[in-house]
Amino acid sequence: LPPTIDNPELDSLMLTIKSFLEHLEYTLGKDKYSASRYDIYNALAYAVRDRMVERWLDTQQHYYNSDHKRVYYLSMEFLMGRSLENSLINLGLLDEFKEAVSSLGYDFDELVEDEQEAGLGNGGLGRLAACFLDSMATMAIPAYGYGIRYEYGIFRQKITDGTQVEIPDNWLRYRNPWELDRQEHLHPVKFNGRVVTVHIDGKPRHEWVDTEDVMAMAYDTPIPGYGNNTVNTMRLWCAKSSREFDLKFFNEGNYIRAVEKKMLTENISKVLYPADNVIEGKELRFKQEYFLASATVHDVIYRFKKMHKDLRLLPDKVAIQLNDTHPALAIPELMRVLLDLEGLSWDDAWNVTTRVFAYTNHTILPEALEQWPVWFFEQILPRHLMIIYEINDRFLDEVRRRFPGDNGRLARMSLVEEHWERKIRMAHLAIVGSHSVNGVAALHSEILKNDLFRDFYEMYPERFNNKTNGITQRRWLKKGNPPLSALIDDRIGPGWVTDLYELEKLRPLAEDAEFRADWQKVKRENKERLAAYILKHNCIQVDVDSLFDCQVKRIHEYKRQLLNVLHIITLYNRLKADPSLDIVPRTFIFGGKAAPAYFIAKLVIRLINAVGDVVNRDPDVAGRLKVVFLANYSVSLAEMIFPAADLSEQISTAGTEASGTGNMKFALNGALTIGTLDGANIEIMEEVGRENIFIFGLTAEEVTELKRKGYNPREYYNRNPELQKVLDMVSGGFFSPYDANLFKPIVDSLLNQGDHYLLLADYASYIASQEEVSQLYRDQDEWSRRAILNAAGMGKFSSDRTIAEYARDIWGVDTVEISAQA
Ligand code: DL6
Repeated sequence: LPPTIDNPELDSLMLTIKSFLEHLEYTLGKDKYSASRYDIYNALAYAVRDRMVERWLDTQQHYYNSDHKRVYYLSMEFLMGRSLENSLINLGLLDEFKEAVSSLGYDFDELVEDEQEAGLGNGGLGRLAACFLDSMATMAIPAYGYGIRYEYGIFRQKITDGTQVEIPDNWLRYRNPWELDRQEHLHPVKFNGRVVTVHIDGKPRHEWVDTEDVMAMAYDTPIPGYGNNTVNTMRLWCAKSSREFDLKFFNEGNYIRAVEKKMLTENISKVLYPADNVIEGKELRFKQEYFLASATVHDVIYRFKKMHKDLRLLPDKVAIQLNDTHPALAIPELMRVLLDLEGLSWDDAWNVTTRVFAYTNHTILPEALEQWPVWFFEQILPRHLMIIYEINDRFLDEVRRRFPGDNGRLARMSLVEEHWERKIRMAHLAIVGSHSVNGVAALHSEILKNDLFRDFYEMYPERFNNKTNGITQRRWLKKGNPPLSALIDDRIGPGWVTDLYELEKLRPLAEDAEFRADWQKVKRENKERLAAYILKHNCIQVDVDSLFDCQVKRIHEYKRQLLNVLHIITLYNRLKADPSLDIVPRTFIFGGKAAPAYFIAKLVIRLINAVGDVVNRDPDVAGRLKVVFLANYSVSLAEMIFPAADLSEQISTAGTEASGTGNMKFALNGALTIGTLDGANIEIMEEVGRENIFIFGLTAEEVTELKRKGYNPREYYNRNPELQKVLDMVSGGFFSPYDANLFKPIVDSLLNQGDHYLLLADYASYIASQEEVSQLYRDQDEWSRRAILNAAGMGKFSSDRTIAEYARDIWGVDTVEISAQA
């Protein structure tokens, strides 16, 4: 190292280099000759983490001393993506670290790619949790994310012969430099056993005994705010077998059986369930949910008790947000702790519990609404079942008082589903046990009030509210799209990074030809980057002047990737019928994972690839149509796709997508949207102007009405020869010459099984809207004018705004500025 000079910037750079080299040598035991690329990445990550630790300790110490109310965000999923660059951006150290790395002879961009993604989530719900952590830290809100440290995150998707193949995501294999294990933060989580009644001071108390305990061990990850000194914590629980457990089984003499048992216990945090918007009623999942709920409740109470004695004051210091019903077992768990361990009366315990908890609903799809069989509770959580029954008895008494004689209502609202197999309705438990219930976009919240939870809304109207989702602009613009960020900084300054409404200042620039030209240059640069990726990974050469038409999200029937495919085939047929047809060249880009057991969704992936095989090889359409399926859609891949997109496909059946957040990421990066009046699309339209978005299809009300009247998809098929031809080709084996019946089930689902998501009803309107898209794309200047206006209208969709609303309306927490270290 050169001698230090009296220059703070250079001193800091030297410190960074020194820290990196020390980690390489002392933490990892390597030198420049023996270090692998992962060692280099890890040394760098440790050097970054070091720069967070002081602020982290200060933040936590300050929270402790000042005793502010804190927020606990409980989520079974945190889809964090990579941390290195994001942390550096938030800490304001990106340039310094880039310089340090290059002065050591390494390529920063390559090192960044060596980070294993933290893919502990499926899609929207998990990514929202990650955006919220970033916003809470940036807005200096004393908050913690609580989740599970799955050893295997969301599977990696490979496409082999057009088919999705799932590969386990062993993301911890090369260590995770961002986390710190907290051996001292261990909570026993009980399972099974039985309940006995004991008497304490003459009063009866329930005790849960003969349980099999699993230890929850904490792993903490720092979450730095942007441009402040706050560093919050994400605490993830890992399952370890307890010592008592080990001893008991090892002492029984069967060594191998004991090891097997130990492994079974530790399975609880082994793997993330890979289904999005659908529940898998597996016992292991039920145990995972309780594991998170219990460990967290104990941690929260432990922290509270360090400063306070009277648990009735808990709601003054604690707000717990339930990210969907997945962690809702925390409600009976808190009740159990307050009643059985702390000796509170039922009324006091219930008062505390309902004031602490708030519940966010993320879906109205019936297959995603959790209901757990009563027998799971009987076997695994017997005390919780007693508590839930008591909650239900008291609740139904209240319903009877409010709506005398309305037995139908009682059955509908009960926490227990009595038909067929008896089940506990977790959404009902979450509503009854919380003071706030929110949807994630205006339409979705209305549907909750007027439809899904109507009875509850009539009973507790004051509990229901809307919190339209948002995304963090730090990751989704500043990090993901450096050229556009630089252009925006240059013209309106960097204020948008912490106040996205600043983008309004782009509005007048939409009329400035020079700015539009610069905007187009940036888009082209981003398209070139994606085109290079496509060439490398898919061996498909795409034309960067073609319209990049993108649909990236989980593959699900309600999201209607299939409708997009029907459009591609329509264009293909038109070109085949008239090869001289003048169409706007398009590159259709898809990405997304299907749940491994979701047959139709996986078949749709095969269809996309099969259509691509035909279209991409056909010389008649060369230069005009290309179809690309990008394997393993993930946060990192998303960061490359959004900036390169021209068109954002948000085409779910109206009334099915709770919000969507990809829609926001695309528009923020200057794509125009083609979409239905669904989820947050409606609010995007309101913000960017009806004239700057392509809206098509039935409204949610029209969907309901059509279904009520009796929807007959065949009518649409019979009436529309173009549609007929497309469907006949799919079912007749045109895209699967070696297996003519391969795609029949897809067409069957439309024509013979009711077309549940009304693709055929929306087809004509979608095709017409796509024609408008093409027309506009011919006028590049006007297209970019509208794209700029879209970005300019994105202020509302920052997760900072969403979090500010949660903090004000639900949590009642203040911001807590952490001052810089002396
Ligand atoms: O709220 C985040 C995200 C929404 O944007 C999506 O519209 C919605 O589909 C998704 N919901 C889920 C539900 N999973 N469960 N349960 O992922 O939430």
